[in-house]
Amino acid sequence: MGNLGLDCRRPATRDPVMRLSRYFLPTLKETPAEAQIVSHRLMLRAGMIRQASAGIYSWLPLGFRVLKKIEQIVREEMDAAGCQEILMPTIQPAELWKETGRSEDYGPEMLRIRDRHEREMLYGPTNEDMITDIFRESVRSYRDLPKNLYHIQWKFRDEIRPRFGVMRCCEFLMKDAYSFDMDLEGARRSYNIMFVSYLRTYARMGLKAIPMQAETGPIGGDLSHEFIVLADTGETGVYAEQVLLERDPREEEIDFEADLEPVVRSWTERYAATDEKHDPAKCPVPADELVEARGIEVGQIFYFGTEYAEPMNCYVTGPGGEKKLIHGGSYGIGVSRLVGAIIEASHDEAGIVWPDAVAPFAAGIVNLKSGDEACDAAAEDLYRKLTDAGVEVLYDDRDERAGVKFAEMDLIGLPWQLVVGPRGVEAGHVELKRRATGEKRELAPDQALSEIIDSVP
Ligand code: 5CA
Repeated sequence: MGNLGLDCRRPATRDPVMRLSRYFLPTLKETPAEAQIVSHRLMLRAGMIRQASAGIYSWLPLGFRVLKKIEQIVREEMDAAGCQEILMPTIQPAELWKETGRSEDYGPEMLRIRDRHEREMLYGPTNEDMITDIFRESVRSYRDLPKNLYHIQWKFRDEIRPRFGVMRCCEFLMKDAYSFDMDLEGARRSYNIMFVSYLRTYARMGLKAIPMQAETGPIGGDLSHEFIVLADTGETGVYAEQVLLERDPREEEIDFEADLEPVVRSWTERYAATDEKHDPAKCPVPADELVEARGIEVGQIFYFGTEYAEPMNCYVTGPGGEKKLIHGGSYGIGVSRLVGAIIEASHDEAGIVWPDAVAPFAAGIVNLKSGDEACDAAAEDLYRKLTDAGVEVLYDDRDERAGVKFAEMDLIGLPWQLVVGPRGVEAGHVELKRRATGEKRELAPDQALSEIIDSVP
């Protein structure tokens, strides 16, 4: 083949479609009547999602960008904790669920399907059964353990009352990980790694998630923690010791090779309970050290021992040649729910306030006088320089009133706003606004740019 002069190693254009005049951002002026909580209202108003039917949503460009940011943080932290990513299908054969007896246990929450050959299938609500099947076919020896495999895949649960937008959906994106160990001791190590990794994951997204003792429900087992993010509008009432809220896991050096039991204990020995478990009469914490708040469950981890290995005959050969049932755990994070949880935890009257790490764009440029030669040139220059520096930026180049532009920029909540107007351009400055604090400064364009570039995670 001759050289056509094409470089197909890169995208064909370097000008990303991040001009608002071309971007698909169907914002709403009115507050949708069906949305009961603030994250649902804001996600609809900011054009992030669109309901397909009850509890089932399409993700539009702005919402999808955030979803991918969250997914990527989850992935990086799982990889850092020594887990390996796989991808299992959404549709599963019912046989596996019959082997474990969960086909009946799951009841009407499971979406059951038949294919053209009348084979019973289902849309997976979780994957313990399938991963145990994969494991028993492939792993024979204790030398292959421990392993922790995860995937980030859509799940379906036919919730009786889907509500609150992406918080309680039928179809939702979950990260689910599955650990395999020789014995209880090993499984406990795997559990601790996930426990600590979860704290880091949520903290990276700008969230404070507090681990709390939990019931195991249909997943089974006898050891479980829920990770609860504090938000005034959360579904769950929580009680936690003040010190837990003040801890920042990002400041703690973690060695996943070391024994993490002391780290886990330093969290679990402190009081933290959901309102289901909290008993004021028995609570050992003095009232002035106890925080009463509301929260959202953004993840749950389980140790279930041999609960799946037993019915599915999942054995490995031990060092002495003996057959041993493997010990398992599973670890879920509500990836799509996190989009709503972050908004619940971070918004104001004007709209969303994205933490830097998950913002759909780091900055927005507001051109107050599109069509004016000097304003256009100044805004284009900022747009190009930010893009060249690898910063994701949304440029409002539309011919709209300033008030509309400001309101939409606040609504979609990008961390930085760069405002370019005729007076500033003439004086050689732009206005830099920090969305979270509302602080505005007039700066030389280069200085504004370097502040933004330095802040990008
Ligand atoms: N197999 C286990 C762990 S991998 C499991 O399914 N755990 S779970 O049921 O607790 O789900 C994990 C996380 O998914 C939850 O903590 C929650 O954040 C999210 N989640 C669960 N149900 C829904 C739902 N209906 N809508 C949105 N997110 C959900």
